[in-house]
Amino acid sequence: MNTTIEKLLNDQIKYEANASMQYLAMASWSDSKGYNGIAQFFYSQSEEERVHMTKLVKFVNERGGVVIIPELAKPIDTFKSLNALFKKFLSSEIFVTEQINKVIFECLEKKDYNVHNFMQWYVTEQLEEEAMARTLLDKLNIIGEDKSGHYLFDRDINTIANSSGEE
Ligand code: OFO
Repeated sequence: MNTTIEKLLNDQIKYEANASMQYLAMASWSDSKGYNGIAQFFYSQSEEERVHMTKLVKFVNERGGVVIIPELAKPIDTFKSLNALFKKFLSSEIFVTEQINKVIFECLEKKDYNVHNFMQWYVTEQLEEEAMARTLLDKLNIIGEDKSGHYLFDRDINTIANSSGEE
């Protein structure tokens, strides 16, 4: 495996792991505030990011590359509001998309079509997750400071999230 691509894939392992821990911290914060629906949503996002990380670990090993299990950043664990929580969700997804684009760019530069093909799954995944984060943030912006709106958002978060691909 090309060493630049191997390095980028290892970086991506770290970003997915960081996202997993960030969403775990967000789930825990939501849980502590009584937002049980939002907590479940982020617990499951955290699990998903862990799966994304593991998929990369296995792929690099299959391709004969060297995996470096990374040290992780301390996640942000306090939020001023639900709006701040979901802004963090969106910015984290945008960051991951940008990093995946870097991997794709390098794959094309180095003509590694095998890794390029493997990364297409991540491209699709990011598209969906970014759209979902935007939809949730849009709804929160509509709700504003309304407490009963927050109650309904917490209750209906999965329905709102799943509606993001329908527009
Ligand atoms: Fe790993 O899917 Fe988003 O970040």
